[in-house]
Amino acid sequence: MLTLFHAPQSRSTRILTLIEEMGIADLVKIEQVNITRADGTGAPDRANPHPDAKVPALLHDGTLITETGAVMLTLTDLFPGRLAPAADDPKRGEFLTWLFWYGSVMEPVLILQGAGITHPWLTKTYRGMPEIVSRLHTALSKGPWLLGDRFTAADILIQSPFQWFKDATPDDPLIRDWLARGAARPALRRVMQAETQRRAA
Ligand SMILES: N[C@@H](CCC(=O)N[C@@H](CS)C(=O)NCC(=O)O)C(=O)O
Repeated sequence: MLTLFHAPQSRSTRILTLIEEMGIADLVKIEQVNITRADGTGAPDRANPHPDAKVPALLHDGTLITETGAVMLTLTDLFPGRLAPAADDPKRGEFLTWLFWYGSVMEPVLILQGAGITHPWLTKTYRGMPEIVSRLHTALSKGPWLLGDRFTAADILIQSPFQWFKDATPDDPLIRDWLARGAARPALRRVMQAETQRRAA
């Protein structure tokens, strides 16, 4: 059994998008929980099993999975052939690279930039926005998606911050076109609409 612990309009929204894109909504129970938001509103929820009271968290037959990349990989492995290359597919390594790169490099860089924090150690460790733009631009020059012809969970994950923080979108035509292609997908539109209603409720 699969249960996703979710808070509307948060980092777990991209898991809803993945579920919708994979057509597995009837196989994953969605448990809505409260979280502490960046603006201080909300609160930790005792119903949320995440050790840091965050989302997303996925409970799979009694095993708890946290971290967006791990949750995505669990779902794409459990329902193969939909939004990820299989383990023996030559594109698998590229796919894994994007999932790990997002959490280990891209998100820290976006957060540090948003907070206006710079330090030589940070630049040495993560590099910065120019390197992120260059990496995306290089992949998308072979597009239309990060892995080429195939739309995958990596596109959902790496597009997600720019759906919420549009001002952070790099001024690069390939990246902007790729984001527009993602925004036009019916699954994302359905999820975003439902999320607005959930948040308002
Ligand atoms: N690296 C984690 C980050 C999870 C995360 O920070 N989630 C936010 C939602 S946007 C949260 O639950 N915050 C609640 C809190 O910090 O207490 C992941 O990608 O899963």
